[in-house]
Amino acid sequence: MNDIQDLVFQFLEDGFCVTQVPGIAEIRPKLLNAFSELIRDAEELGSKGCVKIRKSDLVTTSGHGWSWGCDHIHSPELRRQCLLDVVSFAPIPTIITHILGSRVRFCGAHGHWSPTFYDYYLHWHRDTRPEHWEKGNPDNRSHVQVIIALEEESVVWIVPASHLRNLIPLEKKFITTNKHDPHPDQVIPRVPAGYALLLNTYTLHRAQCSSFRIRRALHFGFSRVGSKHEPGRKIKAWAWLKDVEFLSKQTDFLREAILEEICEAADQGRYDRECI
Ligand SMILES: O=C(O)CCC(=O)C(=O)O
Repeated sequence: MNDIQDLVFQFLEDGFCVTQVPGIAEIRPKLLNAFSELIRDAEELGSKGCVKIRKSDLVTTSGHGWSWGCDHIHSPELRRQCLLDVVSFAPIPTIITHILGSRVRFCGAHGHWSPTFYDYYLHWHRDTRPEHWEKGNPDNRSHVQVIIALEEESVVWIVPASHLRNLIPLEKKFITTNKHDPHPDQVIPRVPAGYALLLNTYTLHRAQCSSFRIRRALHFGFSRVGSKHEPGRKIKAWAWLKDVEFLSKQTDFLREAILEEICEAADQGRYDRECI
């Protein structure tokens, strides 16, 4: 495994790094099973409008085979504890705290998979509102997205170091007219099963996955307490997030991060309201 300092350095400079997560290998069959159930439930509940399912802009059909992901896998409807636990496997918490400091705020947990009936295409963007996509964010210790691959994938396209700078005029076409075109400087990291891609989603990035490939990825977001929010991103403040039994089942790392989220929601006076 690479030295933690090297990974942190690469994350800060390039906006991403890939690390092995050794604990995943031995429980991978259990995780894959749980993930299949997650897809089944998310597609069924998503087509009824009960959970937030992700589909291509071009797809109007719902149900089995038509989604590429779902939000909030920690919600009571979708929760499988083993899928939440993996984000606390070494060395993920250590890398995150080296990047963000000891107080980190949980921003969400999602599942992403390969759609069965169409290829997954996601446009170039930064994880902010479209009107901010031209602008970089010089605070390279503000946010980490962890993408844990349960099957090998080469899905996320990244323009290295683009988080630190604004787009140059020649790049504007990628967020306007040529939203899926290859970028001359892009890299597409290979993430073997049992590895994680850590991404600063202020990098210019996009994603693509053929329906002939099997994708099974868990996405978790973390921010540094005190860092500027992603514009347009709301604090998640569901009542169940502070349910004592739910919290008692989480690892220390995840529980602390969720408690930071709850505190921030409370500071904003949004304790009990549902706010997707
Ligand atoms: O599919 C992926 O892993 C990337 C998704 C992404 O960029 C997003 O949800 O903003």
